[in-house]
Amino acid sequence: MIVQSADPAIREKLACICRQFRIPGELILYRRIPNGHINTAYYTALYDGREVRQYLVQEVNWYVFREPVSMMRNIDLITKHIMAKEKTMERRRRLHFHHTAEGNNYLILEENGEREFWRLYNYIENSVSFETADGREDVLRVSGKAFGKFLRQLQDFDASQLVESIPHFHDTRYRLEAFSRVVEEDALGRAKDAAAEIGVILENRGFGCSLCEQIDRGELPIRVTHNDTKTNNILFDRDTLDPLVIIDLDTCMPGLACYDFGDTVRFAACTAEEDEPDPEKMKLDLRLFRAYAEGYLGELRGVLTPAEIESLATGAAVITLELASRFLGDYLIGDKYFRIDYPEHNLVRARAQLALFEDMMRHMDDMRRIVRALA
Ligand code: GN1
Ligand code: MG
Repeated sequence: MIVQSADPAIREKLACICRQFRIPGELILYRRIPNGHINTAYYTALYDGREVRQYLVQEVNWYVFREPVSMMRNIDLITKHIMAKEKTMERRRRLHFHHTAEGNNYLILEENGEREFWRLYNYIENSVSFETADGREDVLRVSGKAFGKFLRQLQDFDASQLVESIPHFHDTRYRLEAFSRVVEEDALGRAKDAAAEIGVILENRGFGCSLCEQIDRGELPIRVTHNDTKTNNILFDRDTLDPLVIIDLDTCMPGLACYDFGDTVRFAACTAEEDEPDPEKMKLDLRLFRAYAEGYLGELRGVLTPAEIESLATGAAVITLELASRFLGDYLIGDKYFRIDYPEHNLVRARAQLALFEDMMRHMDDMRRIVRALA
């Protein structure tokens, strides 16, 4: 058997992790999966002399997820709840985390005095995910259906069972306050590179807090939401585009429907990638927006309240502003949270998100009109 041996230490570690999760056979292939800014994932294949079995092995970022054991418990409860509704045994439609001999769906490794948190789950064959929708309305429509259905399936899930895996995750008011503090401290002297961008974020603080104010007034219901609804968190059947499974359940927590709706719009109903270096190229695409809204609202008739429906377009702009503040805040403190590929990456991401935010604000009425016509 040929083993890909770019880094023997990683190979050895992955083989050891597979053994601890009681996967039979020998590791014959692995490769790093590049998507995601937080956790680190590997595709692995093992062969036991009869069968090749494929898995995803993932290291959870302990800096970002402070309580990964509770987070794995959340995921277990949520996947069980969804499976009970799906009534399908098809392996390609379920996220199945394997257990160690101790019965844990995670493994803690000690490496040079540092603790690492690993998990292992089934690889979904013949599936595809989208880093951008590439102008494809069908991808957006199906994504809307998938995330709409996800929200519907979790309607009767008891949220009090969940631990907040990242406190204040989409608490935009808290995020913007944290951002202001980071700007004031300017620990690395980087704020001067981003004076205009900082200005835009701070000027829009009032708008950014508007959904939090609606929560305070009791106008928007808190539901169990996904909170990271990028199109690369859905695995689609490669041939039929059927959405097989929603992945990355790490941030499933109580939240607002409009943040879930808005985050897909931010990521995929636009004209460029999240880190497009030329902000001029980053615009909202109303045709894709409509396709997404069609899919999403179609799954949620009779579920969303009138105030929630009105909040969907606002959610798109607020989550985009929030993420711009998170990217820029991370740039100002020295890139501790989001993985970067080059030194200014977080600044570039923030600029692209702000360009999109400003375009969304220009088209707010159009977005609202489209949603109202479909609801
Ligand atoms: C992070 O790791 P990934 O790519 O799934 C982040 C999201 C951001 C997203 C931006 C736990 O998600 O909140 O919207 O990057 N996840 C966490 O691409 O912070
Ligand atoms: Mg993700």
